Amino acid sequence: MSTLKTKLAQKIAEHRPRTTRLLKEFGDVKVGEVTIEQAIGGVRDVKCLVTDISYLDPQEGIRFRGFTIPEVMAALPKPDGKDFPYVEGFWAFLLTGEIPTLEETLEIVEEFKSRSTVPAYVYDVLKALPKDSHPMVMFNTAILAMQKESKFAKFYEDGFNKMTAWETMYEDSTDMLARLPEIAAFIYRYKYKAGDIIANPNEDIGTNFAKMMGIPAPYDDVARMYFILHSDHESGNASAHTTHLVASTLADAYYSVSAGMDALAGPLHGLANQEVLRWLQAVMDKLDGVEPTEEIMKQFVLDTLDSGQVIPGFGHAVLRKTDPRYQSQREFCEKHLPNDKMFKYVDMLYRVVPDILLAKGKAKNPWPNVDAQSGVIQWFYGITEYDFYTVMFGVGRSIGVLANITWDRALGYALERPKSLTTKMLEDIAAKAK
Ligand code: HAX
Repeated sequence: MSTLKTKLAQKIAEHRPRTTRLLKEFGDVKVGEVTIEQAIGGVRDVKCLVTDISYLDPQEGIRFRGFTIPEVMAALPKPDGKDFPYVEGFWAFLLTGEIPTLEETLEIVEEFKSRSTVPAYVYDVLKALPKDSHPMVMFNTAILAMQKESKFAKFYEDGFNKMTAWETMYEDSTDMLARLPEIAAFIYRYKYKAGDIIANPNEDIGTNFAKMMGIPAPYDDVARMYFILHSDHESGNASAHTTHLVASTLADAYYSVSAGMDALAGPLHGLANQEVLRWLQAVMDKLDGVEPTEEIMKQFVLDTLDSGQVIPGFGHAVLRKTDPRYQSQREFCEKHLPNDKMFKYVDMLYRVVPDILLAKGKAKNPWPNVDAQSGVIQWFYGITEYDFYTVMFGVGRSIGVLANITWDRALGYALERPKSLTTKMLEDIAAKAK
């Protein structure tokens, strides 16, 4: 057994009694109540999911295993001369809650290399799709096509055992993660670069992805930063929740993650990062090279709102301040692309949009989220095909959801099955409350 799997087995054994005790001794203790607004309005803030991988505080933003983003970036081992940590070490951290040593991280890098071969049929399937399919369709199809590789599905067929079920989930998760960067880069080169595919150099995930995309350093560091920042945002967001829901049926990691990626492809969720760039492009086209003043930018924002659309990259279902994932990327932009025109536009949006949203009085959070800034960085490094951005988000998000469903299996989380009511029932409840 690898060092990581051994450590994870130990963590799981230590954790299980906590879940068992909560269920057995405190199962009927209430953690909250549900209002009619919450039942109709997207289950906002209903506390009914459990994860230890990350926690999203509305004011502070995300913490991974108790660490803020700057703390994670500082603590994890990095490749020589690089600013951002190995994605492989971050995977171990999310799984175990412990910062791996450099030696342990390099062992995982080797393990990923040994698992990274993408089955040839995946590429046949992708080539059979219409080339103008959305890259998220390609990405999800590739993940689903690999389901036949599932070790968990085989384990289930051979006789399921709740205590050891996490092991094959972990195996599937590691296999999938090791392959997704190559699949994503293939989709990019196949769709946008006339099929000029670059072979996997078999180094660490960040380096591999940059080289297979055909983009020189420091793009390897951009990839590390991007995948880590987009990995996890606790369990209630649509992609994480969908993955968890599907996994709760004892579906394997391939079915579960493919479903989660479908949720990510919605414009109110992951697709927002492509929408930000689409929106900005439209603004730039209209300005025809003229640098906008704040007044001009405000007018574009107001026109968008008046036409009934949302301002992509602003607002959040949980956060009530500027997203620290936005801040991290902003700091990156200040260091690496301070004079970039698009960065300046995004920065101007930061100055004008919150006040406008506040004045309109509808959005509960007027501040920018992760998607407002991430596309600008990708554009700067040459990825101008913005409908590809959600695929990269998907590679990152897979790290979080795979760590989560491995733990779901370890703790024997049940089939998810909330209860629905009819409108008449809600009306009756409302009448009684009056
Ligand atoms: N622009 C205009 N209006 C906005 C808005 C924005 N950026 N954000 C919220 N609102 C509006 C909502 O549309 C809603 O209007 P209605 O009552 O007319 O339906 C009202 O303000 C209240 O919404 P809310 O409670 O503040 O926000 P929700 O929890 O309903 O939705 C969203 C959260 C992120 C979906 C929302 O803020 C939004 O549409 N933002 C733009 C799209 C976006 O950036 N999505 C990415 C979010 C981060 C993420 O998941 N990344 O993957």
